[in-house]
Amino acid sequence: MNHCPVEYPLEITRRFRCWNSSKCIRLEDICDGIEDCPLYDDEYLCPRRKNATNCAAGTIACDLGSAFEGPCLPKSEVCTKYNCYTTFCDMYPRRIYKPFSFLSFDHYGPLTIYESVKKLTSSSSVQEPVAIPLNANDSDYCNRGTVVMSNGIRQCLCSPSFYGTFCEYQSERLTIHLKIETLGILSQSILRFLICLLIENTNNVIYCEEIVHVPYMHKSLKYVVYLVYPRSTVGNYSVRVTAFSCTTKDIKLVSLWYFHIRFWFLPVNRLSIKINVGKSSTSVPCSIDCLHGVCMPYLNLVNEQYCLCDDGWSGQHCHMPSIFKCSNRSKLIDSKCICPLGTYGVDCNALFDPCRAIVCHHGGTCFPLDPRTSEKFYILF
Ligand SMILES: [Ca+2]
Repeated sequence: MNHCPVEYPLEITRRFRCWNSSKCIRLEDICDGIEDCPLYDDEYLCPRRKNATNCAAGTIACDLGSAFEGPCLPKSEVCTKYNCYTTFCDMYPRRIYKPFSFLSFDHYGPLTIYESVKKLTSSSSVQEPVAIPLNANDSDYCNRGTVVMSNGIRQCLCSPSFYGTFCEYQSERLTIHLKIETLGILSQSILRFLICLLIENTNNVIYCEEIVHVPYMHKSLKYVVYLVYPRSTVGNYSVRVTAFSCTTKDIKLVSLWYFHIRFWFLPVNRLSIKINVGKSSTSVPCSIDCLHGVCMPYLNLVNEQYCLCDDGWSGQHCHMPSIFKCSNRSKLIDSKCICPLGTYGVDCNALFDPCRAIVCHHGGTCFPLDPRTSEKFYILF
């Protein structure tokens, strides 16, 4: 029964096993007027096609379910048109999955797990790594995640939208689809975006994600950001997007946006945002007091503002001394240190220098980008 799927796992339409034979043929080769099976059963199945003298070999005679003889169509069009639905259309997979391989992505590790991870946790000495290949069956072990071996036991690393021992539960979350357009001089710079989920009444930050955007490289890119949140009945949630232009020396705040999330009773929310960086905002008198900071307007909501606190202060009105410490050149915002290029970490004290080994010719300058992504650096001319 499973002979063809086992023999041809990637050829998803090669699912018809010929009578009394181990030969598997493609679904589109059934009833096409050409005898493909040793006992010709692929054509004897459909006597009407055999008698359809008006159809050339290699075409399908459409079955209209009556004595009326349907049109002849090329094989590629069978099952795609409502008037050419044959008996075998039900056997086609409804969704075609593109084969995926870790080998095609250099930012994933090899599909082998090194035992040194285990040994490092149990003793202080580092030993030679021993590769343990994963079985083919392991690909199904974690529903929406990747299986890893830990202490000889299979465990699951889940994608952001799922959790559980086998990644079998959906997380309650907000998914943001973000498209960035950049105008003017900023299209030459490197931008960092902080995207934070807030409790609307207090503007307390629950969770933030960060992206590094190079307008020249990422012009057509649409970002997908997952903000996972704990369920709470206290108030509504909203999202603040903050854009910074950054160099290896400093960070400058460019613009802020604020988005209300309307339907928080839903377990999964989605927000599609298109923002224009470099667009000037309409200036309105500030309606909030910023004790130790500057009042900044939101670019998309004219009547709402934000207090950008001076160093060492925090809170909605910059009224509380900050308990967070960031490195000198970084900027503290929403309880998070925003790092200049070339540094990362909670307080921006860790160094990241992928440009060390790069030699730039013709006046180019190398800039480090994001240590978390496969694009480690960018060369600007
Ligand atoms: Ca055939």
